[in-house]
Amino acid sequence: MAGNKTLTIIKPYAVKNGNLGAILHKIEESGYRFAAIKTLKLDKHEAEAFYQEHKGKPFFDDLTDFMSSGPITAAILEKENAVADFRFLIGATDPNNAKEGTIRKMFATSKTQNAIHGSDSDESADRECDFFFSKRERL
Ligand code: YYY
Ligand code: MG
Repeated sequence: MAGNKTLTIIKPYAVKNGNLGAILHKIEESGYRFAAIKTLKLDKHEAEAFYQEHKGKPFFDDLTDFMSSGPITAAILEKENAVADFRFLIGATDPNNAKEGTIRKMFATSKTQNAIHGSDSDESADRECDFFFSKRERL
């Protein structure tokens, strides 16, 4: 089924500050199934590769520094209409613009350190799931 899978990353600041469990709980109670999950640390080159679409933008260096600054938790989430629904659940990129009850409103501290990632299309979800997980790591 198209659109039933998305890739999320709980970003370094959220993991470091003890919000990992609360964020995973919020995701699970919102109806997503964890098809794969792991905690790891990206190096700068890996962060640049993950965010290749933003190469050359003014925030790229700060973003990739941040994303390689500490542990992250990556997960493949399954649910009908996962990409669009999950973007709604996490809220706007800038937490100052995110609606009440969204994950970024609840847990983010700034636009760069915005707590969580969600794929923006089915094509991105495919690429991002392959970036983090081998076939045998998916349930
Ligand atoms: O998909 P989403 O994470 O909501 O935003 P993107 O436009 O893909 O940007 C990726 C990432 O880059 C964003 O989560 C924070 C950071 N960022 C930034 O620091 N400043 C911006 N003006 C835009 C994005
Ligand atoms: Mg994006």
